Amino acid sequence: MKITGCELRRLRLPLVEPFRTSFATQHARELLLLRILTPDAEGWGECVAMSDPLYSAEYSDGAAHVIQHFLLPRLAAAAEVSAAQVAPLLAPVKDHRMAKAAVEMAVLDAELQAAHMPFARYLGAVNDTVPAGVSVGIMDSTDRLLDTVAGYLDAGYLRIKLKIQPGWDVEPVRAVRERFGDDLLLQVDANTAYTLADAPTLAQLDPFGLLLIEQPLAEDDVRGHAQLAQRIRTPLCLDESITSARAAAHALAIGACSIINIKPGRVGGYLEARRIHDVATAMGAPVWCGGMLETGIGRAANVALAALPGFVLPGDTSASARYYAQDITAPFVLSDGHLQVPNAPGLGIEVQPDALEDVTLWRHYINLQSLR
Ligand code: OSB
Ligand code: MG
Repeated sequence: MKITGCELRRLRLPLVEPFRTSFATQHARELLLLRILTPDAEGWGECVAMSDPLYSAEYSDGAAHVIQHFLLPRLAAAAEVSAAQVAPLLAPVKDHRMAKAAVEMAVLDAELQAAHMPFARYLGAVNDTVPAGVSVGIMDSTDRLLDTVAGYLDAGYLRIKLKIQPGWDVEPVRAVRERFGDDLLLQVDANTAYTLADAPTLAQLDPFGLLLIEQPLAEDDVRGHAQLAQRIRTPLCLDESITSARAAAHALAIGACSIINIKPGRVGGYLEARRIHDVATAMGAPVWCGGMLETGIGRAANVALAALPGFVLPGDTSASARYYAQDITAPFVLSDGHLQVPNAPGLGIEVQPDALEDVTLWRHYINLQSLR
């Protein structure tokens, strides 16, 4: 495929309610979108970086800069580009995995549309629907938390994930377990807020039968997670630390985790994400699909990925209404606790122009010929 142009667009979508984690409180989702133009088809890519570098080092405006000045020129220099060639072409640029993932995603969308191939089929998906979990932010009170969880369970969510941090961990977990019973699929996510010295506190979560604890320690403390795993009974799951298939194989091999949260943006794209699925599945480790408060574009791709056979746990692939009153595509809706996997060519979504304009902060068109 010959890429002729690329439109970068910064969006700001208000969230239906603030989302508080151990690293930030978000009132709106700010993100970067990419639209790639080719003679045969257009492709959409969503960059999952947030406005501030608080979850990882990447941030939206930095991603826009690296895409324009370092990634697109490398694609422009190649006469023809297939989606599988994007990562090798961009490999000389270190890190910036979320930016690279967005570019690869847009090329995938265009290529698969031109080939009339749905993304899920291309990846090797085996399911038409995927079970939905929901990630519940830190709240001001336990009562508010219980009301919020009750609302999500009424809506049909099949698994609850509670965001935790020191001071908001054992008591909210106890309260949710007592109120909703032992059958509730329940897990927690610390977003790196603890240290190994907190092992006694984290061990206090053991009696509550959690599916997993996600990323309690620092991103680069893989060995610390292996040590923590020896001191607690709840299975460990890594998010931030898993930056590649190699990192996944290493973490599983040394016992730093027994479950992996796969987020394509964090690992440089959907093709690397599929390799992580393959490696984890070969090593007997369950995986699930994480989320980064995606619009319908990123959600469509995540849901396709989550339809692969190794995704045996419900993901953070919630319905659009959990995040946005107005999405930029037709909303993903829950049906019996599941989301439908798109089956139209490419990502299988249509971006709604008016909804897109309403949330656009700026846009910038880049002619790839001019980068040669
Ligand atoms: O750690 O999984 C995380 C959102 C933004 C950044 C990091 C994380 C999250 C979530 C929400 O937990 C997942 C979602 O619903 O998209
Ligand atoms: Mg996480």
